[in-house]
Amino acid sequence: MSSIKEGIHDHLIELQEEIDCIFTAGRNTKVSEVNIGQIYGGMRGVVALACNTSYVDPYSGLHIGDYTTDNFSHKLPEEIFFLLSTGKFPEAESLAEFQNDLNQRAQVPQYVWDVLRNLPRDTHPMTMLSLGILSMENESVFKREYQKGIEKRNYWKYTLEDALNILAKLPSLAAGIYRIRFGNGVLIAHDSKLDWSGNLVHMLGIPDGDKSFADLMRLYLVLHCDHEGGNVSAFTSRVVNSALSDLYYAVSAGLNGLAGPLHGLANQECLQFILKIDEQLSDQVSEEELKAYVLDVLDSGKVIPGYGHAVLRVTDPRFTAFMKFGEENCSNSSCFKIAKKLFSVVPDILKNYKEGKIANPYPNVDAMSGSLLHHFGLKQFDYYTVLFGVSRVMGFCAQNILAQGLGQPIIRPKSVTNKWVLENLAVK
Ligand code: FAM
Repeated sequence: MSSIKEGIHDHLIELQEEIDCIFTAGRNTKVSEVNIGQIYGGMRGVVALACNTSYVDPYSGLHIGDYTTDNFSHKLPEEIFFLLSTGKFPEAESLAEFQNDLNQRAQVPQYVWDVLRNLPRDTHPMTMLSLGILSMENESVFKREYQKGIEKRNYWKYTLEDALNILAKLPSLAAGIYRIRFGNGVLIAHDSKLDWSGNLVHMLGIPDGDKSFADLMRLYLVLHCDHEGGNVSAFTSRVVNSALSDLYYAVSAGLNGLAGPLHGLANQECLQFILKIDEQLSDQVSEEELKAYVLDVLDSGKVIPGYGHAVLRVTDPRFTAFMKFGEENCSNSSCFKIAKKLFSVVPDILKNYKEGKIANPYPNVDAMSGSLLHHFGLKQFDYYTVLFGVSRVMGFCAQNILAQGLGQPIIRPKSVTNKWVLENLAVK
C-alpha cells in the first residue's frame, strides 16, 4: 500500500474512533439553533457540517490539523495534500514516493486539449479548467469500480485513485489553459524532475520568471489549499460527491462555485481595483485621496474586493503571509504599494460604513495575492482564479476522500416556503 493510502487508512481509523466517542457522548446533543434570519441569510453561522481536513477560526484563521498558517506556509503543496488527507506531514521517503506517483499520472489525454482548443477564443480560463476536468470524467476509477459493485467501506480507495489522477494532471492542465488562452498555444512538456508547483511554473513559461516567482507560486498553492467545509466551492463539491457522483463531477462543480466574484474571482476583481487606482491616482496616492476613492466605490453600491469574510473576524493570516513575501521580494512594485496602502485605510472605513453592518472589515487572502502575481509577470488576471482552483482542488479531494472513508451519507437539508414559515412560526 502506498504511504498516502496507508496514512489515510490510519487517519480514518482515528477519525472514526472520535466519531464513535462523539456519538456515545450524545448523538442528539444540540450544536446550533437556526433562526429565520439564518434560513434567509445564507445559513451564516449555522454549525451543520463536519469537515476534518481544516478548520477556520474567526480569530486565528486557517488551521490544518494541528498547524496554523504560520506553521505550514513554508511547505510544498504535496506535503499539504498529505497533511489534509492523513492529518500528518509525510516523511521524506513518503513524500518522494508520492511525488513519483503523481509524475507517473501527469499525462493529460489528447482529447482534453481538443476540447479546450475548440472553445471560443474568449472563454474564461475557469470555464476551461472546470470543463477540462469534467471532460476526463470517463476516466473515473470510482465510477468504473462502482459499476462493477464495490463495498461502501472501500469507496474512499477509488475516490483516492481519482484524486491522484486529477491532482497529477492539474499543473499540466492549468499551464496548458494559460498557453492556449493567453500564449501561442504551444504547450511546454511536464518535467518529472520538478515538484508539483515547480512544474506549473515551468509549463506556464512566463518570460523573465525568476526564482522568486517559483517561490511565490509554491506559497500561493499552499495558502489556497482548503478553508474548511462550508465555503461555496468546498460545500458544492462535497454535496455533489455525497450523491456518489465521482470526483471529476465534484471537482468541476466546486470550481464552478469558486468562479464567482464573491468567492474565488475576488482576486481578479481585486487586482482590477488596484490597477484602476494606479492608473487614476498612481502608487503615490495619499491616504486622504485613497479614503475618498474607497468611499466613492462604496457609495456607488459596490463592495471593496479582498475585504470581508463570512467566518474570519481578523486580518486573514494568509494575507499576512503574502504581505511578508511582498515586503521581502517586491516592496517597490506599484501594485504591492497600493495593496499595502489600502490595508492601512480600508478596515477603518468599513468598520464605520453601513452602521457597522460589515461583519469583518479586514483583508482576506485576495487583497494581496493578485498584486504579487502581477508584479512577477503573470499579468492576465482572468487567470488568477485558475491558480486558486489548482490549489483548492487539494481541499476538495481530501474532504471527499475522508467523507467517503467515514461513510458520510448524501447531504440533504430541508427547505421550507414562505407560506410554511408564515403558517408554522409566529412571524405574522
Ligand atoms: N465591501 C463592502 N461591503 C461589504 C464588504 C466589502 N468588502 N464585505 C461585506 N460587505 C457588506 C455585505 O455586502 C452586506 O451588505 P448587504 O447586507 O447590504 O448585502 C453586509 O456588509 C454584511 O455582510 P457580511 O455579513 O459582513 O459578509 P458576508 O458573510 O455576507 O459576505 C463576503 C462575505 C466575503 C462575500 C463579503 O465580505 C464580500 O463581498 N467581500 C468582497 C468580496 C471578496 O473579497 N470575496 C472574497 C472572499 C474570500 F474569502 C474568498 O472566497 N476568496
